[in-house]
Order: sequence, then structure tokens, then C-alpha cells
Amino acid sequence: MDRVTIWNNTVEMGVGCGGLYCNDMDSSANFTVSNSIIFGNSGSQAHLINHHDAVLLRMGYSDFEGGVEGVNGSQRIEWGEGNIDTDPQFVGDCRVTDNSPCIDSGDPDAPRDPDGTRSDMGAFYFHQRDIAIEEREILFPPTPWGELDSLPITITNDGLTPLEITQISNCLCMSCVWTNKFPYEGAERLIIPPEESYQFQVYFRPDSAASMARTIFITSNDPDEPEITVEVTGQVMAVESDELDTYPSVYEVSAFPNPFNSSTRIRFAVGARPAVPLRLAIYDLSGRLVTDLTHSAFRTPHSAFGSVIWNACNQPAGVYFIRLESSNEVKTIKTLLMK
Ligand SMILES: [Ca+2]
Ligand SMILES: [Ca+2]
Repeated sequence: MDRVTIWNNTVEMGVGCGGLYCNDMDSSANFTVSNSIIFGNSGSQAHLINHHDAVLLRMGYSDFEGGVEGVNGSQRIEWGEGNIDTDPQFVGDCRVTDNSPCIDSGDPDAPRDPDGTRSDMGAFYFHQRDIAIEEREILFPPTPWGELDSLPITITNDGLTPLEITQISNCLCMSCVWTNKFPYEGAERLIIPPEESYQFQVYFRPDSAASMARTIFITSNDPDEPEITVEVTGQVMAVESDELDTYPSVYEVSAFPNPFNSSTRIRFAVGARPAVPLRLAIYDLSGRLVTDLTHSAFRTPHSAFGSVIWNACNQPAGVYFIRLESSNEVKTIKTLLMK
């Protein structure tokens, strides 16, 4: 007998045992009771009759009212480990409440309950905290350079006891993917009550020409899924339209298209008749000078604005900085070369 509940049974005849009754009149009747509840039955909880010493009751990891003393009749009993004699806290249909002593008190070597926890005693296990996240992979649609997109992740507690989220994290260093503060700044854990959900946002802003992938780790007190990973991928949207015919105003620099493929037009404005030396140059992500465009950009010495094409077909794909500087002002913009 494994994972059985015998509760609230009544007999009015014979030895008056409402629980287990075993008689070896006709045959041997050894039996083993494990992970079970035998409680609240009329008369005795077990009655053994041994005419031939053929009945043997083995009891382990069960809630048995009265303990070993609660067995009437013959005392051929092997009282194993893990038995208790405590009110199981039934709620009316052989199910137990969340403070029942039968929860997680079954044989630790028995198969786990469907919620991932140690076996309970009785016919119905108590479904504890159980994390559910549908979004295990998030794919952002192609996103324009410099723009921000977001998508939600929902964590649901499918169980009957509070689910504790202890961490939602990803690599935040120079990241193109990040999440809300968890769940607010300084909080160490988030409690999701039974059958409720918590939704947070995943943000994506492209920061390279390649496809970008990051992993978000969600840790909780769910016994069989203490860490869940969500894979997030995204990519930058390529620009295909013709170049914009606008010049920046005052002291500014812009590039179009951006991201670009092989070459981009850099437009700049430096104000009227700048009296100070100017420089326009391109740097890579590590700060190394890639090319100095000063000479071709400022061919006309006193222009308030102008443009120059940067041909980058010999450069590797990636992020580049365009830096316009005078002795008292600097403007830097980020560009993305895609191949
Ligand atoms: Ca359990
Ligand atoms: Ca689970």
C-alpha cells in the first residue's frame, strides 16, 4: 500500500476497526504501508489477527493515528522510519492544508511529487510553489539603430504556497539587453502569491552589427527548477532608403545612412566663421584613430556647414565614433558599419 489515505471510515460490526483489518485465517497477509495516512477512523486504526503468525504489518513514512500502540490484536509489526502520529489537517476531501505535517514527509527515496518536491503522505499530494514561464526564448524584431524596444516576461506561481523569486539577472556590462530593476531597487526577493503572476519587461537596444544574444537568469525557490534561463536575441534593422537631405543646425554632426554599409555621408555644422581650428575624425570602439577627415571636410575654410563621405569599405563591421572638435567644443556620434 503506497500513497493511500484511509480516513473517516466507520464499521459497526466485528472487531470495530475502521482502518486496516487483516486476518490470516486463509492465507498469509504480509503487507507494507508507505507514504500513507491512516487517521480518524472509528475504533482502531489497524487490527491484526494472527492464527498462524502469517500477518506482518510493515509501516514506514506514514501518518498513523496512535502510533505503534494504535494497532490492535496481534503485534507482528515492523515499525519503520519516518512514521508520525499527528493530525493530517484534512480540508474535507482527503486533501490537506498547507500546514499539514504530511507535506514533504514521505520517503525521501520515493519518486518526487509532480511539483518537484519530496513525496507527501497520502493519496493526494499538496501542490506547492511551482514556477511557470512561457517565454523561454525572446526574439526581438529588427530594431532601428538607436531605438529601444521592449517585450514582457510573465512569471506565474502555479502552486498553492508563495513563490519566492530571488534573482532576475543578465550581464549588464555594455549590454544591449536588460530588464526592469528587480522588482524595485534594493529588493532582495519578490514574493508571488499562489496562482498570481508578475510581469517585467526586457529591453533591447542594438549596439552592434552582429546578431545580439543574451541570457536572462531567473532563480526561485521552485524545488525542481531553481534556475530558469530565457534566451533573448535581436538584431539591428538595416537602412535602405536614400539619404536624408538635411543639415544639422549650429554645432553638430550627423551621418546618413546609419547603420551603413561601406560608406556614409557625414554632415556637420560648425557655426558661422569658426575662428578656431577644427577637426573631423573617426575612431573605433577601442578609441583608436581610424581616419582623419579634416582635410577633405574643411576644404572651404570658412564654411558654416558641409559634408564629406566616409568610405569605410576597408574597415571591419562594428561601431565607430565620428568626432567633430574645435578647441572649445566637441561632438561625437556613434555609427554602425554593417557588412
Ligand atoms: Ca511534496
Ligand atoms: Ca516546479
